[in-house]
Amino acid sequence: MHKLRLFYWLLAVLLASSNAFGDDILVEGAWSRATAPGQDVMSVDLSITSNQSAKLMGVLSDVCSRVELHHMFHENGMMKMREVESIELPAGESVDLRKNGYHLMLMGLKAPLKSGDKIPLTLTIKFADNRVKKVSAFAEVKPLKSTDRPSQEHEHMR
Ligand SMILES: [Cu+2]
Repeated sequence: MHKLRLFYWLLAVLLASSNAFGDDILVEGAWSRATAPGQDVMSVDLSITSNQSAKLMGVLSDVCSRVELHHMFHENGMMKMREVESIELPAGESVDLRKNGYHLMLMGLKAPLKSGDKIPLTLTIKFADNRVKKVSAFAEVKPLKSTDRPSQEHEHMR
């Protein structure tokens, strides 16, 4: 009995440390959409909860050459977007990037994204005390014609 309990405890610790659920950061609902032929950029939506005041500083992924943090805004009646250096994560608040006008942008995809793929992401989080933590997460790729619309990725087509 004791051994079994210890086993489950160790398993829980391993899962917590190796997955999106770290000790301070929770990444939820990360998803993207399958790419159309010839498309080499795609947006990713997700939510991040930090139990301390922090900032999302950047993201890395093996599937593309780089990941940018984008913010959408209205200017002269037009929807525009720009790359931002970081995204604020207030303590204890679940920050839904999309609802706050943000998204991740996968730039220079090395291969098409297909429905059912899992995109590996490594998020760099900086806490208010300057501690830096790397958090791993996966974004699920949904079908191209998914009715749930992700952030306007067509805005980024070059
Ligand atoms: Cu964008």
